[in-house]
Amino acid sequence: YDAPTPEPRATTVEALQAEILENLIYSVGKDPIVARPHDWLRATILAVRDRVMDRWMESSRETWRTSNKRVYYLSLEFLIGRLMRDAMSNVGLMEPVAQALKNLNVDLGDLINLEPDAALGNGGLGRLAACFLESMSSVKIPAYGYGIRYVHGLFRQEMSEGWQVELPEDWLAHGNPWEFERRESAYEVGFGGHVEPVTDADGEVRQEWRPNEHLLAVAYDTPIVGWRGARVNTLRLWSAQPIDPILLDKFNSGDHIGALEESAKAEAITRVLYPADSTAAGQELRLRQEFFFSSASLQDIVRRHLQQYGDLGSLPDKVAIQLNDTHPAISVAELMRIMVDDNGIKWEKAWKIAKGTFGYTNHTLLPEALESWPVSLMERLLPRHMQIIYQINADVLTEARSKAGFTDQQAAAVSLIDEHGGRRVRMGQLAFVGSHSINGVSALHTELMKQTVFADLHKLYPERINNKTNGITPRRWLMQCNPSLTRLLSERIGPDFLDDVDKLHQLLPHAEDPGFQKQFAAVKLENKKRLAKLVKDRLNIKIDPDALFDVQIKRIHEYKRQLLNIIHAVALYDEIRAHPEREWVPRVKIFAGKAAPSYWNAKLIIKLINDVARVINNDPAVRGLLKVVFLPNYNVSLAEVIVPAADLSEQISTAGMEASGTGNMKFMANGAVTIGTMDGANVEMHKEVGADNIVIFGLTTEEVEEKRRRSEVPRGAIDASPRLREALDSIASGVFSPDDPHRYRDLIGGLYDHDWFMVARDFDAYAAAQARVDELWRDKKTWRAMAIRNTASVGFFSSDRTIRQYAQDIWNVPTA
Ligand code: DL6
Repeated sequence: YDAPTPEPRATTVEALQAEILENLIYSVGKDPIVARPHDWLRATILAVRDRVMDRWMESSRETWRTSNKRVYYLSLEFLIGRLMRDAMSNVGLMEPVAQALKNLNVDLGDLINLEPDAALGNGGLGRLAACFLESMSSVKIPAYGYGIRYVHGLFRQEMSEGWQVELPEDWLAHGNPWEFERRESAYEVGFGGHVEPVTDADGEVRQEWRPNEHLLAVAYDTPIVGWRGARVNTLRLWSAQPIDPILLDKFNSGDHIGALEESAKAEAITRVLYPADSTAAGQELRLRQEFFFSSASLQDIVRRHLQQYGDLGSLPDKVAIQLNDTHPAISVAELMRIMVDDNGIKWEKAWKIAKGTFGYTNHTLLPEALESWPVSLMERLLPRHMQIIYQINADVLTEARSKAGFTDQQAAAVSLIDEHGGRRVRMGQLAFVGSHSINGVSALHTELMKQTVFADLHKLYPERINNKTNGITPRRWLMQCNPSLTRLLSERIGPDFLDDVDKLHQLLPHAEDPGFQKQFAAVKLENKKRLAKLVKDRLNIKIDPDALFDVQIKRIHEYKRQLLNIIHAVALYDEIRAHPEREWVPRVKIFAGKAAPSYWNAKLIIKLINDVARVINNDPAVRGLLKVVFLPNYNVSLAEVIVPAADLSEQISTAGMEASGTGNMKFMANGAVTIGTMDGANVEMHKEVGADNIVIFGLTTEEVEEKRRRSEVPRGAIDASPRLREALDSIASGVFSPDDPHRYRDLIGGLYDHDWFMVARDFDAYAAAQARVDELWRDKKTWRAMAIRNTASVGFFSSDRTIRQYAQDIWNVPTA
């Protein structure tokens, strides 16, 4: 490991300036006189990347040299967003690069905004994976992210008369200067075919899978640099390619399109991200994606391990594989196949190795999002894996009966095969039994896992379930997205919090200091003005930066209850008109988020928000006291502008349904006050920040459960609340949709019929909580102290803390 390396690149302004120019001419091939912004962006990224490369080589060599255990994070989604600012900031290059570009008459801010947002994920799960990658580098864990290099990430959302329209996203249109294609790291992945018993030289019979479809998984590597360049890890994304790019015999016989069919079929696997979030995505292509990236990743992991250690017995000591939800759960069967069939390891030993190596994180309890695949599909696509799953299942059921005395009913609950209405393989069960650790993502969620989806498996393996409350990286979600606040905090408590966010606690004694409050509020106002400008530019809606910015940005889902929020807007609208004499707190309700394309009610809720916005924003009787804004095409970069500008953070999911939430933590870091239910990580936020600094309302998980169990009718709640009834009537009768008065009849009808998400039954509590928010907001001193205490208390929600806990409790690796 002592091969020669060049001197690390200089980081002076002069050196950077010269290199950016060189890159522009020699790598991009453009004369500065005619260079376009995208050319400058590429030239700049290449210069920044070089500074990251120096550390990348060093990190990789160190891992080989020290034989430290490696962590592999397998995730079908990585919602990484833009990388340039992240990398520059983490290696301390923001200022010299800005100056170098300025000398070249280029504005760094413009370039930053030009970088495409890598949206290889849907929402929380994918964004968490991105935060984890950055934190693993920051706390110096040798780690790899493995995923898919989708050509098209999450769809672009546009509005057509208030309806969501999905358009293809094209993040690779200008190439991707961050990635390195590794043709040498290509693996064959098979599908279909049959299984054949073969007899070894020593007379042992083993099974051999003979797929009848083959394609290549080609690696693309992106460096992920940690805070202060602590370490650089690799995000390895797989691209599917055909083994033969064209079938020449078909082409030569005149079938020019048919000659490309195989190639198109292979490439289809990694072409598009499935746009489903906490909703079912049960398509054959999805299973192909899951197996494709699992198989390629495992082949890569096994190759690397064998190269360094020679045999797979030491896998659990040297390798930890974390399964991000069940999407990579087929890895359990694939690793067993590789060990037993390809490497001749005995079943029992292989099973021990697999369990010692895998950990599984569950991110949802929603039944519709718990993956299961028809047995017939698995048999057709992955015949050997299906055999392995049956064998694992037989072992688990035997253990359940003999060791734990399970009844038939209990055995059916832990079975990997769901026998209800068509046999299906339950991927959650597979991931659970194949892992030594199963974790939830907030304390409440973990408890509910034990009581619900995995209740029987928990009885069988009571030591396996543990909690790892989610976190966010404070670099992107405080320092980079809110530099003014970061500067202010540094001035007040010194810069130590940059390396240890727990130190933000030192702000607590300053929470009531009028001078500090004023500065804190001035930073917030500056961020609100920036957002107001964005709203004006994009939507031509004028919003007042002095109004309370009340923000709900996240995927649109009924359990997240954007409907509750917009019904509240309607009720407020009615009241403002009924009582113009009252002193209303000016409010802007800001929404953003995408709906899964096949999720009708979610799309209808977007339309409703836009319909309500049009009416309220244009009604002179409102006198601008209430505005409603829906910002299209929510993504990481948009969040980076909205979050620092928020006063109020809406975290209002039906209790028991949001596994954790991570947006809640981002707002907290940036000094927004939360209005929320006792759900997901809100529960822990409530504990960290204290009851006086968060506005909690609504039914608890137990109360929700009880109402559902009793099938309580919601009509009582509606009849008891004239404000709610009036708001619902006006929506259902077409006040906001005169062009189609029945548009919302069924949506509102659902609240009368079953109200599964407790919108009606939580409405009064929500409205009262909002009134309390108004009261607190009017008292500027109190509000500002609350806001400061939120920032001060965010330390626990750093993903560095989360990752350290994974490292200690699950992966058994040291951290810095
Ligand atoms: O753990 C990350 C994130 C949580 O914060 C959200 O509460 C949860 O909804 C989300 N889960 C998913 C599940 N999708 N699937 N499968 O995105 O995970």
